[in-house]
Amino acid sequence: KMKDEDVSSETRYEDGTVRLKNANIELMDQDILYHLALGSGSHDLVEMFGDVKFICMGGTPKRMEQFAYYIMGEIGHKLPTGTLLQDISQYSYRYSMYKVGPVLSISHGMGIPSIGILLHEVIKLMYHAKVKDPVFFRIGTSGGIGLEGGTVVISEQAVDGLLRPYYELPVLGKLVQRPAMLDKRLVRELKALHHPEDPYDTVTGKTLCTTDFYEGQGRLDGAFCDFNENEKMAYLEQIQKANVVNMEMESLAFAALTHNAGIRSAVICVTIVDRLKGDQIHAPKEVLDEWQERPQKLVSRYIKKFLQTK
Ligand code: R2B
Ligand code: URA
Repeated sequence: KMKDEDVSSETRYEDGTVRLKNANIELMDQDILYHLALGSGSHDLVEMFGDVKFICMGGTPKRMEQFAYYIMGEIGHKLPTGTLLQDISQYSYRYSMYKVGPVLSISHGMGIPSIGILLHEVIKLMYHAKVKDPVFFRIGTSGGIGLEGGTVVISEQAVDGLLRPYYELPVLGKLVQRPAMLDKRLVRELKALHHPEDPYDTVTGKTLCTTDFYEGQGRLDGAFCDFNENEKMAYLEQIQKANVVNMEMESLAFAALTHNAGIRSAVICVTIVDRLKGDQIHAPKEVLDEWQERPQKLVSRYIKKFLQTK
């Protein structure tokens, strides 16, 4: 049926379930997913999560709760009367997780360490729950490079602040590098779901992922700044020449860890500022709220299409 272009089949079982590249896990009598407040010994993860197909991640708990209710309406999922969605990970006091039928909506916090920890545990959750061919989405915000605020960007690939296309992590005193690859077919499929009547553009390109919002993204308005406007603009123009269209803070680990796990994934971020024009986020709250719904809409169209053609 579906053929994967970027995901190696070695990383998944024949039936599509997630294969862990860590032999230690099956040898443990239980696996505690500490930051999710779940465990393979304490919870029936197959019963709770076996029907999951789409994992949607975004920065804040509130937005991911809103996304859960939004997708619930879109796919026509019904809760038992008088009940509300429960935050499955509420007692972790770290991340929030909502389940709406085949969709998980999870907050990932800010930055690579936060989303990295979450991805280890969610990938293991997919394994324990025997989920088949899950698709992961990050829906977020970003700074655009030469794009009008409110533009939707689907990342073709993630690069670090030195424009290197991999996620580098010190492990046992040595640097380990993992390619930050995203699924090309998913990019095309998502792009095709932009409607001509959408009052904004949907573009694809490289996403530069930093470990800081201020100095790390060349902002002049942090608590410190040891460079001038000209140096900032020279850097932004350099990355623009390298086909970078936006900057954010999680795509590198998201792309690298999902790719390493053999999981298809996409990063869809709205731009909330044009960094060629300024650093501060000036848009009023109502405007920002509407902009942040745009990546959610695109992912919702994808999920609905999948569920209809299943
Ligand atoms: C986008 O927005 C956040 C910073 O404001 C960060 O999590 C990101 O990637
Ligand atoms: N998120 C970022 O990381 N940078 C921006 O400029 C806006 C949102």
